[in-house]
Amino acid sequence: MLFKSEFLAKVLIYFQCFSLLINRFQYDANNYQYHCDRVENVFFIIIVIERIIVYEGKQMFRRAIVRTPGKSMVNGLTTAKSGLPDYELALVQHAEYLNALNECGLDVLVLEADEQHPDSTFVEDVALLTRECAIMMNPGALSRKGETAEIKKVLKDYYTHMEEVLDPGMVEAGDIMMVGSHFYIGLSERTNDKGAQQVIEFLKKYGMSGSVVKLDNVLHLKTGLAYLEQNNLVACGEFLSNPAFQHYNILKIDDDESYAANCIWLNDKVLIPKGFPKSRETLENAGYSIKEVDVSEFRKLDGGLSCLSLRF
Ligand code: CIR
Repeated sequence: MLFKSEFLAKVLIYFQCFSLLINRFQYDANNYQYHCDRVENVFFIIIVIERIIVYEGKQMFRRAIVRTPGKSMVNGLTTAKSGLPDYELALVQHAEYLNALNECGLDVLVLEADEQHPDSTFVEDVALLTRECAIMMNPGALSRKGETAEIKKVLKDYYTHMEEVLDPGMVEAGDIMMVGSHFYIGLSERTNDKGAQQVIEFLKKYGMSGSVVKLDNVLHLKTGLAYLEQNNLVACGEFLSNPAFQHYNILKIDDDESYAANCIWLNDKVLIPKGFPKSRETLENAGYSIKEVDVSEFRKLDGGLSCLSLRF
């Protein structure tokens, strides 16, 4: 379904370009020839490039990778103290999350549950996907280190350039927030400076950049921050006054709704967790079209919306 709409949009834009090209040629009846003015050609090329940029820019994310939670998720790492997740409900919520990604125009690859790794449904943490390369993480949590191998195999189908964070560096990509070609890397219990510096070097190699942010209270950087394009940054708690983010237009999330700070911008929509009315209103007032998804069972494992997918 999604593939079809993406395909049709592409056909349409390239058809427009083709008809522009045809219009460039004029039939010279005297010489029985078609001819085309050189200057017109240059204009034509500019228009074609512009159309393609507009089309490509409209949909920033095309794909997502998710992993179905396994029954072992009940043994996942957590500090939440809100009880064990209900596995059946988690499956339903995961399917709804997948639908929401589809609705935002993403083609979603669903990986099978990995019972060996209770936290493996939180795929975001094991890789950083950029436009130029994929960077495999080295998770700080021991029980999550084994999650990277299979994702690496999957990503080889999509990326020709792959890098890897190695010991003694450790990074979980929940600690990395992308703002265009710049990446903020949170230093947390799961991400150390040695790992962050490796990531920054990889980013530089491909013409991007990175900087570190020291975290105090949150599990991951994106537990309390989300970039929603157009210079808008959703933030709560310790990030509200952090000098690194004061040049953004900060959309403040109240402490009692801090879980909603982990939201995701996906093309023209913003996904937020269900049940946070003040945050929803803040984002709607900022002009966003909101889609709510209930992820209560993943919250019990400290997981938010962003952690459940790799988007690229
Ligand atoms: C963990 O502690 O690693 C998982 N239970 C939750 C991971 C959440 N990921 C994220 O915030 N990016």
